Amino acid sequence: MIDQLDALIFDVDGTLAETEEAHRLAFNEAFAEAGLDWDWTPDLYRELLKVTGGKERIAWFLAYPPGNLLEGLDADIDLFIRRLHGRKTELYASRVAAGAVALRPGIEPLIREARRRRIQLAIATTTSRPNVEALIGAALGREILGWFDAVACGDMAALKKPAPDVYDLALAALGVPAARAVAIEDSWNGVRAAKAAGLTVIATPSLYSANDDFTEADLVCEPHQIALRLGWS
Ligand code: XBP
Ligand code: MG
Repeated sequence: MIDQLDALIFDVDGTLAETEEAHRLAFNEAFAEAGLDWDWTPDLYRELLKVTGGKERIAWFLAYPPGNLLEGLDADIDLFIRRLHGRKTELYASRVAAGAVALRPGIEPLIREARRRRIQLAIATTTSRPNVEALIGAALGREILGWFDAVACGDMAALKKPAPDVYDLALAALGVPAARAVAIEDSWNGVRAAKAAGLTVIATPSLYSANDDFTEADLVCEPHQIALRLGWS
């Protein structure tokens, strides 16, 4: 699949773990706390996931027909979204820290085997650093965060997926050329981002992305099959 593998770069949401239900519930909890009657159902959320990034998703929903735009908000819309999303991040991170989300089967052994083989590890995600720390801390232990030589998060990049920015950042921090790294992704947006950065991409469809188009991926399989497909028997 690749001549020389120096680094594995993992997406987080949907790839390391099925996090999107916890994100969805945290969004709804933040909306209720703010006195908003918005209810992001699973079906609506599947559509909303086409917009990457929580703040961008809220902004899109505000403009969504028939219009959820709130009166008197025009001048302060960015601040309103930042505060609402900030609270959602707190709610999500505390859910995850409490153990609400487990890693997908095969992810932990894959990370440990890559480490054993001295393959560099990195993260390229749309979500924010506190959420990455909460997930890896709760699922693997905080010390495992130190195994990741690069952690590129959405707010560090000019453009979110499907733009390649977080992958470009991760590769630059690793000092590894794209031709020697493999990205692991779960969504169409993620596969597009990694391919645009020149990477070989393994897609592992998740609950919310099962119907996405994965034709651009180099391989589609379950996380527990990845080690074998990399030739690590
Ligand atoms: C996942 C996302 C994220 C989460 C919410 O994208 O789009 O936005 O749903 O994260 P990917 P924040 O897995 O492709 O990186 O609310 O923290 O932005
Ligand atoms: Mg994802």
